[in-house]
Amino acid sequence: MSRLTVLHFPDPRLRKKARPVAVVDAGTRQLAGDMLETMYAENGIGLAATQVNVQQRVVVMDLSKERNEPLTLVNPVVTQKTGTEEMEEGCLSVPGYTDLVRRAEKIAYRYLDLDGEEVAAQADGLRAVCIQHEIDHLDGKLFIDYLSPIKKQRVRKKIEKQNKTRAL
Ligand code: K1U
Ligand code: ZN
Repeated sequence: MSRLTVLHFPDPRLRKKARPVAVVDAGTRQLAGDMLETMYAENGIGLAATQVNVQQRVVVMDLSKERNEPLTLVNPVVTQKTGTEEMEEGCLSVPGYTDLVRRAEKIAYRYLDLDGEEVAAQADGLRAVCIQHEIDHLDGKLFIDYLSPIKKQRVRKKIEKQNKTRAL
């Protein structure tokens, strides 16, 4: 497994729309392993392939306290949304910034696992929020797109300053 580079806002590659995976194969499993290593190294609870500049519909997650319940979702889709709730979100592509975002409270969703088997499940709480956040990444959308233009401009300035400092 290898650690991959996570793209940071406002990198335009974060805006690309990912393509569905046609066949789940060894390449998909390699990508998922690399993404999990990257997510754990960056202390995230989720990561979408778009964030590591791969335009395939692959998401990894681990919401367990012990960080020992890795999950890979290939071609994930939300099939039903119920209610709304606001939750504090962060993003490995927008480091050092969190804010409240309103999303569906409960979801039903489908995906392929790493054996290519279709799985249908339901989620609420942080799991539901994380799945919606990661599918947004696959569609080129970031959680800060839900904020007011003024807030988004402030975030852009903050991250650009951080990016400049990192480049020194
Ligand atoms: O997609 C990503 O960039 C990963 C992101 C997932 C996520 C966290 C919180 C809400 C929605 C989606 C992160 O892992 S950010 C880091 C983190 O663990 C976290 C940050 C703020 C609140 C809760 C968790
Ligand atoms: Zn994110």
